[in-house]
Amino acid sequence: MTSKSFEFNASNLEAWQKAAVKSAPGGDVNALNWKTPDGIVVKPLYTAEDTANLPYANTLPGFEPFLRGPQATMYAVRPWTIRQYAGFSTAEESNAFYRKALAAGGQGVSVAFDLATHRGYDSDHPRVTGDVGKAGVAIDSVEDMKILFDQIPLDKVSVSMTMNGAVLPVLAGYVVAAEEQGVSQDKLSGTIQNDILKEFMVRNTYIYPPEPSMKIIGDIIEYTAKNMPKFNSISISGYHMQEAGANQALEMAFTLADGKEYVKTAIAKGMDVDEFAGRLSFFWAVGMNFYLEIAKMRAARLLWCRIMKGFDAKNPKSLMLRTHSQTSGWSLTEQDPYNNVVRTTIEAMAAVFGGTQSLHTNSFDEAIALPTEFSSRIARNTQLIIQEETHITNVIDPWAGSYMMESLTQEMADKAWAIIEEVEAMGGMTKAVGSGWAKLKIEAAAAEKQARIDSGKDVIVGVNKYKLAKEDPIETLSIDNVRVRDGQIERLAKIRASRDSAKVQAALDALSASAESGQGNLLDLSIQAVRLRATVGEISDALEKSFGRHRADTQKVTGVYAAAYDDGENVGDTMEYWNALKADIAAFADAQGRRPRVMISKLGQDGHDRGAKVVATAFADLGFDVDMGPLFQTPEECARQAIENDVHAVGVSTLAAGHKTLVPAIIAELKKQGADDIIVFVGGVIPRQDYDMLYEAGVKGIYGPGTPIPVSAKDVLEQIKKALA
Ligand code: 2CP
Repeated sequence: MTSKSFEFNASNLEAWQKAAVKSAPGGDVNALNWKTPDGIVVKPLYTAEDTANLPYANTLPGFEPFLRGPQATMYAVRPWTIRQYAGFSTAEESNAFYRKALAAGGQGVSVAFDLATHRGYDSDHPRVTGDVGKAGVAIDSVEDMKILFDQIPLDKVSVSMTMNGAVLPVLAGYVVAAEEQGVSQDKLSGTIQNDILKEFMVRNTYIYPPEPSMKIIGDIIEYTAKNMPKFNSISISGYHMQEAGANQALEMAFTLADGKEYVKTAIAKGMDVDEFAGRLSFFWAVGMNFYLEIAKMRAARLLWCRIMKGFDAKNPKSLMLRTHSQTSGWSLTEQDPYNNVVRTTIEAMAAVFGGTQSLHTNSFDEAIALPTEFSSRIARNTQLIIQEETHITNVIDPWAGSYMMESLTQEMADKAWAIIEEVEAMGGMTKAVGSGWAKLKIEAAAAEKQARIDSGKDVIVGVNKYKLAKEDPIETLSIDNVRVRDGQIERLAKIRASRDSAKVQAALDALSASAESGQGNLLDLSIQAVRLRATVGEISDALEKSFGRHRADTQKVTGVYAAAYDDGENVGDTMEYWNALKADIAAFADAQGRRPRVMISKLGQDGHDRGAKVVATAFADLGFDVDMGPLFQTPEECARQAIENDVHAVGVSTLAAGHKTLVPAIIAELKKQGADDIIVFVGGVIPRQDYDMLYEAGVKGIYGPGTPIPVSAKDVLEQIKKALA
């Protein structure tokens, strides 16, 4: 007997509903629906009826509309590239790491630059004392670049560089380093992030205002299309939007809308769409919303094909969305950190089922510090195990045909398309970004998410449920940034002493003139300047003369955080805690004649401001007066503003390891300026090992990832009361 001839009693949806009612909460099957943060209703059961009329479900990979993948054979022939993002302070250490990683199964290089480089400052600039060597490698000149890629054959290994602000000197440095290795530009394969629009929304490593920044992007697309045909001119990134709080539909819609804007910019330069569009690439975050992430990646390919057809693109390469993905850094927890290995594995599987071309898997300790060699190995091996042990790669787009996945793919596409149309009605993404609308949309989503976690509606194992009674510290990596900076300053001095200064100055003047007139290609001119040993800072300055430096407005959302507490859905003690704290704050205001006032600050070149914005929103919703300091303040500027605003407390939000230098500096500055009654508290990514040092420096409260905001707010209020007493 075969399974075909087996007889059974057929069922139908009505019968299922009757059965489901019996066990559904309150006898209501709809109570089993899950409303995603994007507003999509996911049902507990999907059937053939859900997919009967879907127009793109029955398509094939490698063919329009590419929903099922850009390549016909996908991983069955070539799995995704294992591309781990890394940079360790000095070019020497980073080079050693890349070479070791390539030998151990890594398949491409991905460079993380330090904060000073991102913002176009040489390591000897006074604004970046606390930032050199933090969060990546310090690069000042082509001499550093040559060390970075020493013995890495740039005609064979593809290199991704995450650079947006100082994109011209960095890309030029890579081109010249390759040239001096004997590799010509046409042989270079890799990707430069070069996606400035999202910087203005979320990542904040911009240098120039939006308009000249778009001009730079146009020049890079033009230059690489002509001279570097194997190089991806841009990595249009949703990653940082999701990390900043965007839900999947928002991430996808804003990213595709950014992509449209770049296409328009290149076309406006007189290029044919098929000349450059095949080298536009994308970058997604992949978080813990497993089904949605897979659906997002499938839907995004569908929509990009639709968008590019709108530009009359003909070449299939122009129509297919190719993407890098990274597991979510935000989803990692400081608490019980080995759980992060599991989270990353699940996210990596979603990225692979979604059909990514390249993947970075995070190390489990990244919510605490920079990854160690041990944690990096586990992260890389997570991908090797999926590629080589599971047989997942043998089947192309294996979720295809799933009633749920096909429905969800279409729903995600529809949701995102509606947002893209909204953006279009505003005049495109540059306008939506310029007005601050897009940024506020993401910040509102972030505040909402945080409130869902703090109030216990969203579960995070080890953080708001199943907490450990005692956490054992894990080994973390610490960077001696003074040593790194001294080394860089020494090398800079040597370069400046040995080059032909007149020629360098002429090359820099040519750049300034081109920025002013709009004539010539800025990447071409940057390459010429780098050949003569002009530095990253000097090239950035030469452009700044004409372009100016961008200063962002600091807007914040209100009411969104409180809404999660005030909707009446809260049960248990979080609601009581919230109400009691609001009453305490109101009592403080009555007694003192003014509300407790805090200034939330970001110091140095660390532009990650999701935490700062969410804390500011929640504190304001609780009844604090909240000032938001501008990004990139020096301790001296921050102290001055805190005094002028007459705040009770300064809260420093730090995510890029600058706390050991910058936090003691702000305390010293407050003292120096006669305001040591202003208390300082710190929140963000701070290894436990550093807590004592910070308390000794005078910090009154430290709140690591996972601290519910009402808990930190209560503590800050108590510390303010103590200081006043
Ligand atoms: C691939 N190929 C195939 C197949 N699969 N050919 C035939 N059959 C197949 N099944 C070909 C491709 O067409 C391509 O050749 C070549 O193999 C390489 O494949 P690819 O898919 O292009 O992979 P890749 O070279 O790794 O490129 C992937 C991306 C690229 C996504 C296009 O842009 C990239 O590597 N991005 C990485 C971005 C990144 O690492 N960012 C770091 C972010 P052809 O090229 O000849 O067509 S750091 C994040 C942090 C958080 C930050 O930003 O702050």
